[in-house]
Amino acid sequence: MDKECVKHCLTEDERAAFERDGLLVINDALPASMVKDLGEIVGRLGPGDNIFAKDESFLQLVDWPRTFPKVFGVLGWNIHSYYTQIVVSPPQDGSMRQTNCRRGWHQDSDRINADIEPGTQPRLSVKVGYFLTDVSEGGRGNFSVIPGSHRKREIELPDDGVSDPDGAMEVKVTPGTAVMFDRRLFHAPGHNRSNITRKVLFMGYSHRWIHPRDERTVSHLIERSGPIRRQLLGAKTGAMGTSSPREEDVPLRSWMLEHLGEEAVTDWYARIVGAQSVTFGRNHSDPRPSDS
Ligand SMILES: O=C(O)CCC(=O)C(=O)O
Repeated sequence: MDKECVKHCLTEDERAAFERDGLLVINDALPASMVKDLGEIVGRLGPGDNIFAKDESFLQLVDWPRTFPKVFGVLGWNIHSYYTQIVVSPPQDGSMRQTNCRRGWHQDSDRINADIEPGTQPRLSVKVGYFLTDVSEGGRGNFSVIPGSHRKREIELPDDGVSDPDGAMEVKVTPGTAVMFDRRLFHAPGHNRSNITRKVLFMGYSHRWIHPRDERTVSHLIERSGPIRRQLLGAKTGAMGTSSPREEDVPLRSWMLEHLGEEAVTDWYARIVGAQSVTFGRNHSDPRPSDS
């Protein structure tokens, strides 16, 4: 993985902002040349998911130095890429432009929200949106959010059926900006009343014990990738390797340990029960064949 990552780790201010708002804007995440190239590919492919298999240029985003350190700063090292998506929002046509229908406010992951018992939801995943068109003005299909709503189980929608809930805002950013958001954040695609076709790439990351949400066809890419990309693309030693990972399941952890130090890999649970026992599942008998 690119050593540049070390320079873009989540700062304490960024962590506090992300915890408070449920999103973090990362300016200048992509250089202009990359925005142009990816924009052309997105224009050719159109909307859809499982995007690594559609064009290998997208693969560089999975561990992109300006954004990926923010992701592992929030979720830790036992993570993988669990969803990838191209969203293309063309200008709404004449009749739709006039229609003031309510936007589709939601939290991510559908049944996860319903299946988990009432009370505070766990984070579980984040997405990074890469904005490839200029959405620095509103009304361009802007990604819209209710900052702080990741702490809520529901939001109140006004009775008129069209107005936005309290606190809703459009995220207005220039091309090449990335926005990382918590899956629990209530968000929605905006209305596109402009003449611009909005293009966004979304990269979802979750803990490795959550199943990918797109039909992954990446085994050919796993074979050709370095260790951390292999982890992110879903390589594992076995079913147990997702929640009781061995060292070879999580090379991201070794990388963080080497480049960022012990503190970076020691989460709250490790502080209680001891880093080694939680890291490689040694609390339980491990039925997987051992190399040692
Ligand atoms: O297209 C957008 O701005 C929002 C996308 C969205 O709703 C999602 O990623 O779940």
